[in-house]
Amino acid sequence: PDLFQAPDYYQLDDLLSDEHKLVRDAARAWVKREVSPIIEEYAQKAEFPKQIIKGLADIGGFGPYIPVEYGGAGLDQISYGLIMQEIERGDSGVRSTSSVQSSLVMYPIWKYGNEEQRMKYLPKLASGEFIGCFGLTEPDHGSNPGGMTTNYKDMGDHYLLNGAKMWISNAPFADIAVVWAKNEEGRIHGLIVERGMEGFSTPETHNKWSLRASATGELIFDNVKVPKENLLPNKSGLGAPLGCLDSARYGIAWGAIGAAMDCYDTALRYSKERIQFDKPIGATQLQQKKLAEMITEITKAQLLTWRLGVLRNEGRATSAQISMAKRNNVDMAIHIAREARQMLGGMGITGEYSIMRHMMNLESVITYEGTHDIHLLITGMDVTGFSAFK
Ligand code: TGC
Ligand code: FAD
Repeated sequence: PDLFQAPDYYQLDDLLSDEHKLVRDAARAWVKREVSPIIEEYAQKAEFPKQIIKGLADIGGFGPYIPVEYGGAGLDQISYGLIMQEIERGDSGVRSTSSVQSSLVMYPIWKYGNEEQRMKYLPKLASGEFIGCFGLTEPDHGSNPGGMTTNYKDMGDHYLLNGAKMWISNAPFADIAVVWAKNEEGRIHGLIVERGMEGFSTPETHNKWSLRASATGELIFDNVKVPKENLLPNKSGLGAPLGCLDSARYGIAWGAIGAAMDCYDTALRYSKERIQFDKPIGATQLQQKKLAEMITEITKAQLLTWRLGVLRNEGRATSAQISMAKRNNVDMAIHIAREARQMLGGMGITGEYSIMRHMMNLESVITYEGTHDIHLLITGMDVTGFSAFK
């Protein structure tokens, strides 16, 4: 009864199993209890609240769909999506930590690693004992990761890694990093780099106006000796990191709905309570237009992600379908955040309400994991057969 209000305009709950609802409600209750009360303070002081790591693990936020034999929650793609939705209702930065750990660190170790690597890392990542990060983006290669210059040489008994990654979520405190680098033939491989390896440093990126409750940093490799057993053996090429992005982008498509729901709920409630010109602002046509459009867009996004989740459960979702959902839903959420912020007038710019924090967070979400424009070009490529990138 004291859970968040959740818009369900088209009775989508009917499409969910009992397990889906249980998983979602557990995540929702935890976010309300452990995240919402503290997150504004951590965002203001630009710090990740490390005390929530254990709880994130308990709700299945680390490896929701990773098999239980490796410590994961063994859930399906809809449950995974619902967990992301609930976490991002709290804060996109907290969802980032969960996305990175699950889809960008655990997923490649599970899919591209060998059994020793899976057993060594996955249970500790699932429990939150280890936190991981994912190094793909470089200072000179963001949207075009295929141009990366980070590289490693085979030195016989180890690899020698050099280069730098930028904008890496969780980097400042991560225990391990899944790093994408080119070998001497220019082929991209994933390597597990551990904190403490000589020549490896992770300086924090400061002065962000967005995703302030998430720690972002660089990964610097200065002649780092990486043991040969730390190379992920089972996939190489740009398709390997992009395969991880498919899973993370799917989660973001759900997550953005959570942020949008929180903005909508807040604005709806405020519109009923705030009196101007002797009536609630919610009784004016202009504010009703905003609310009606918000709930319409949220409902469309819910249907899109639900269907995408079904396709993913069946192994039929394409990367281009995932791009469409990530792009649509994040854009939907950022528009709702901007409109909702206006509906609160001056109160909307304060930390008394979550809206401005969501709005600023979503500026990162619309940029990372492929920008809004890059996803549009992926759709363009899919429907025409011509790549605008070449
Ligand atoms: P292109 O020639 O199209 O493809 C190269 C190879 O990759 C394959 N491929 C995919 N495989 C799996 N999943 C996908 N989504 C894939 N997309 C492409 C493709 O089939 C090909 O394979 P092969 O075997 O033929 O070689 O590559 P391109 O260089 O033209 O680039 C395509 C483009 C622009 C779409 C791609 O580079 C891209 O997606 N760029 C955006 C970069 C990006 O999203 N970076 C994200 C960094 S991580 C991050 O932001 C984490 S934020 C975390 C958080 O806090 O939540
Ligand atoms: P650029 O690629 O330089 O793009 C600049 C602009 O040009 C964009 O608007 C883009 O859409 C546009 N553009 C680029 N190419 C084209 C084109 N061909 N046609 C038309 N327009 C184009 N990366 C990681 O690897 N791991 C992480 O954990 C991670 N976390 C992040 C956390 C935060 C808070 C942020 C902000 C970023 C994070 N990133 C991470 C990096 C993120 O993925 C990149 O910022 C993103 O891919 C864009 O790259 P860029 O910033 O270099 O922008």
